[in-house]
Amino acid sequence: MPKKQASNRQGVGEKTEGTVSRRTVLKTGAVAGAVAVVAPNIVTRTAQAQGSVPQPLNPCLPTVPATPSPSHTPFLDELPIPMVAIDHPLSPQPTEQANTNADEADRADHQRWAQFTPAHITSELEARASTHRFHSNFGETYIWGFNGVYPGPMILNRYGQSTIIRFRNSLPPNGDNTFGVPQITIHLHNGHHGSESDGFAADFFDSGKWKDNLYPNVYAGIEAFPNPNPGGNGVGDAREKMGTFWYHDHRQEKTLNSNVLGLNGMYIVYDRTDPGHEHPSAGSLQLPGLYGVTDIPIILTEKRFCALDAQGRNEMVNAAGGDKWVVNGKIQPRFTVRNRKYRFRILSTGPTTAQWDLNLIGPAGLPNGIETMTVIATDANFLEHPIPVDAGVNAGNTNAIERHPTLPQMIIETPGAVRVNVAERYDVIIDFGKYAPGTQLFLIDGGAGRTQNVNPGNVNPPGMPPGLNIGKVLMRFDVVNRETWFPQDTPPIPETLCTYPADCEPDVFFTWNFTRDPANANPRFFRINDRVFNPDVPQHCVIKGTCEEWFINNNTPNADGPTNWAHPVHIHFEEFQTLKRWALFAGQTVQTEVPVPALMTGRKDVTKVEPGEGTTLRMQFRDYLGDYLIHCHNMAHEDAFMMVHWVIVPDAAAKAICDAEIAKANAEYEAKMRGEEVS
Ligand SMILES: [Cu+2]
Repeated sequence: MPKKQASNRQGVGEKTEGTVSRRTVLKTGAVAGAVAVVAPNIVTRTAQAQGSVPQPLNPCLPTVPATPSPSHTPFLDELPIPMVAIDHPLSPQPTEQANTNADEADRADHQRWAQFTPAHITSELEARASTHRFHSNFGETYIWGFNGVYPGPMILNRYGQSTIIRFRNSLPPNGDNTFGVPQITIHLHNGHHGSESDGFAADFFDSGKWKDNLYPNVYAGIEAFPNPNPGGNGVGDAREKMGTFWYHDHRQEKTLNSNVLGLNGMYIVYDRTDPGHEHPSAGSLQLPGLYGVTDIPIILTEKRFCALDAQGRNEMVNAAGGDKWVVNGKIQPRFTVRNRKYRFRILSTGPTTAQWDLNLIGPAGLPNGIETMTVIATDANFLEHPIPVDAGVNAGNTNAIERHPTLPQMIIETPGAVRVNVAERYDVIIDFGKYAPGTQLFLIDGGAGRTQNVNPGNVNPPGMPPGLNIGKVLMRFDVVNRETWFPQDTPPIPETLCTYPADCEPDVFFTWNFTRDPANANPRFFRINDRVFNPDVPQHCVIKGTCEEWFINNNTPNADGPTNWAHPVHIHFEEFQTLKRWALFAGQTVQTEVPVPALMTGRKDVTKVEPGEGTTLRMQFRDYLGDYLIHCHNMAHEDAFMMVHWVIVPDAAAKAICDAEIAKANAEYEAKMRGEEVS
């Protein structure tokens, strides 16, 4: 068995399934009480003394019906490019064991410490209160950001060069007059590293503490591929390469709050095929690759804002939904592009049901002006072959599809769209060389339903292409001539970007059922395999080095009715390829195989299971031991405990012990459900 971490966890040691521990309740109550009884000016002084910023004057609470955010002028602000985190020595130096004497949060020892330290890059990201201006028409907004900025600093890394990020919690200890809880645990989605660095949801730590996460930046398969890859790219199976990662707070029950407040950012790892430059070096695919110049993050979220307050602020509403679409921290920005190819690393940070059906719209507008975006990577993994998406010859490549109500075929919902669910990443290349300087293109959500509030009536600004509604636009691209000093275009996108590793032969078949059970919402609404998250008892034990086939089943009867809800399911630690998708049609008792859309055939770590659907996938569990998670990435769902943990153990003997632990917990749970006393 790996070293147990339960004793290290704060506020959860007394937690048992189906209850919130008294200690947790007390801690939460103490935070809420402080806000309630302390006069705002006193708290403000305290916050300033802590080096923080004046807290919001009043809680900005949702109303029903929701009040629209204030109006804004579209395309007023340039798209921000997150600044790069600075590599600097850490003091005190990182250690294998938690340095609790110097206020590091307790944790299990770093695995593979001798192999991957000293780290090539060390940096510190401090979670703290700050303000951010989401639009030039707005005042500042109170946020929580890493190093006080939103999005957090960009972390640029290279395979074969390990990184330690010291996450320091300097959030206001009383939470300020806002909706966050000042405890954090940071997950790097979807890194291949030790459980102790994985931001396990229950391993959160308080303000005043810090924690080092060791990211080896290696390809999965360290033990099977122990020899360094060519080009100084480290050990592991280079076919497991991933590029675009996302770091964010993962505190159980409060992930939504922390992420809405701003605790997230991007993390990129380069290797010789994707080296972070555009020169014709050995092995390089020569994709657009200059960070911030031709390789641009597109971090999407939606927010709702209150009217300007007495403090000159437009505070965020504490609500999951939003009516302003935010790209890299700005509402409806513009981005000047030269007439050449660019790479965009698109990430949806949700937070909940937001589902972007991204269309690129040219001067012909809608429906005829849907332009091509070429997808090169899904959830950080290169596709074997790039997939162009548009409404013409490539219309069938969209993943914005719906199942036919009775037949195992797909219906295109949004032609030419790349659908991005919460936590999904799609790297796309747009060739602006096709357009004359002066051309404007628009990135829109082409899906039905959602519209943002730009101004009353959503009146289009002058010059919009026909058929476009300004309420559907995320950002605008302004094409200009490439100046002589600007890097010249890269070669055509290679027809082959990588080779997928072969699917493993499963040793174990396992099913995860996603359901809800409001009648027994004690403490939470959702279930996976009939359980809510219990940090102390896993739901499944995996032997290191084995292969498993998992069925993600969203077709299980619910306690409150037969209709399933959609869930973007995320599995930590390992990537998968979708083998098959299944659907249960009306009147059927056996699920029917339905096609896997082209954009879901690559390697991924998030799989959206639509109502009444299931997904079959295979994974190997390699190199590390310990606790990892599977959960819905709709943050409202994961906070309502649509999350369980599974554990990697070293051998069959450890698995037998682990399985016995699960059986005991299950027996106790069932007894409790029958109303029996459990000692
Ligand atoms: Cu969900």
